Amino acid sequence: MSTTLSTTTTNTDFYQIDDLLTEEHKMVREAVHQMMNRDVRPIIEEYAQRGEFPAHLIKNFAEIGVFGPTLPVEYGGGGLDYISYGLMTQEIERCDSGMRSTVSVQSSLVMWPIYTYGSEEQRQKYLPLLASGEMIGCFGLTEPNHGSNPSGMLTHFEDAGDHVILNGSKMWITNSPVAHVAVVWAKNEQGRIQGLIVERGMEGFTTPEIHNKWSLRASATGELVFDNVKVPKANILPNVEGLRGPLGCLDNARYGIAWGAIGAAIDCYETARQYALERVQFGKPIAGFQLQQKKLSEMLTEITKAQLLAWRLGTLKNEGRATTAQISMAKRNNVDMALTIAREARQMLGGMGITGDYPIMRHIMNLESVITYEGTHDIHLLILGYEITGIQAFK
Ligand code: TGC
Ligand code: FAD
Repeated sequence: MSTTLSTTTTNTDFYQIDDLLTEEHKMVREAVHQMMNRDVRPIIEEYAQRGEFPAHLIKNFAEIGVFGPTLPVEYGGGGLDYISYGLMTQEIERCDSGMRSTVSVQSSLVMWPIYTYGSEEQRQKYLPLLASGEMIGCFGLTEPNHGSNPSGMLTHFEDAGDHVILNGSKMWITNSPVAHVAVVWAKNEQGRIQGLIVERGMEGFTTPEIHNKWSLRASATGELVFDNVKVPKANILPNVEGLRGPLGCLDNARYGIAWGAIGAAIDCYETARQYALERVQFGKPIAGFQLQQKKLSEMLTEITKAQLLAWRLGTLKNEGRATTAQISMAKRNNVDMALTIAREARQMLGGMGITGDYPIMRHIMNLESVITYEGTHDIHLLILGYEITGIQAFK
């Protein structure tokens, strides 16, 4: 693999943050960048317009090792650090947030909990298949009436000898219509939350797709419905109980989003910059007008600040020191930054900005989901408010 960085990977590196990366980080980033440009960028707009998930790409993602990159090699993982994981999500979301969603869910919300909370048998049974893309997973926490407040969940299970009986439903579940397995969070008879691995084909388990989304159109989203589903006790994750189980997974996925959003912002900035240099109005390129230069200057400033935040968070994460509140700050700031840049960039393209000839409108629509899932913009502010004051304002 070549370590030579393509110009497009680096031209938003205004503060030479590349100097803080290792050769391995740069190789990982370049491999993902090349694959996305070769296999995904040419087709993603059409899939999004059709509202179709490009399932054939799963094998391409598996081949470059983006499923479970931080997990040990013995389980099919990549044995990489969290900066590498962040750079991967950045390059994937640079193309499309929906593609990054697929990878976040598989890596952080399915493989990570099976590795961290699962038994050795569960690790060996599921992780290699998830790493190779032979199995797709999804993560069921949100319910129709419990989104920001998952502790109120109604999905529950009862003991029935060597198995449990699971009832309830989950809503807004990324990958659910295409998943082979679901990591589902449900209450036991004592009302404590536990994780269960539910497999497609178990009687009473269905995954209806949610249609008519204007956002993440190339990502499959659906429900999980459990009607007296018999789940073997061997499928219960044995090593965690309580809301800290799912929230621990979210810390990892939110971290990946903090990096991913930078990718979407870079794509919008680069598209707008190029367009402004070429588009002539009043006898000169619009890039020559102060108002457009202000937009571009502010975009590059905000991208640079977000890069520094993500990089520092990555080093803390590598040392096991990143806190939930630090992750909330980065997810909240960087997604909001990307959405603001996407909206400004779209205006710079005038009427052309609303078409699928350019990626910006797709990024805007995608980012409306990204600012909502994995904890809304408001919830992350409240997590920070709690950290600052010691007083919970959620309830
Ligand atoms: P609270 O009382 O604060 O905490 C309950 C228990 O959890 C522990 N805890 C954590 N543990 C590990 N990691 C964290 N980040 C944790 N945060 C809290 C806490 O210590 C306590 O433990 P214990 O042992 O004492 O019971 O909980 P709360 O009910 O007050 O809720 C707090 C709040 C609102 C912050 C939390 O519920 C929250 O984060 N809500 C947002 C829900 C959310 O983010 N849902 C995301 C669903 S998944 C998704 O969107 C995937 S999209 C994927 C994609 O396509 O990319
Ligand atoms: P609500 O919780 O009803 O919030 C509505 C509004 O009220 C928001 O603005 C919120 O910020 C505000 N609000 C809520 N509580 C408070 C408060 N205490 N103080 C002030 N304001 C408050 N979930 C999964 O489990 N797995 C997935 O794979 C998954 N994928 C998703 C994919 C997509 C495309 C989308 C859109 C969502 C996905 N989700 C998934 C669900 C997502 O995590 C939830 O949508 C999110 O947590 C918000 O929940 P909600 O939609 O029920 O909104």
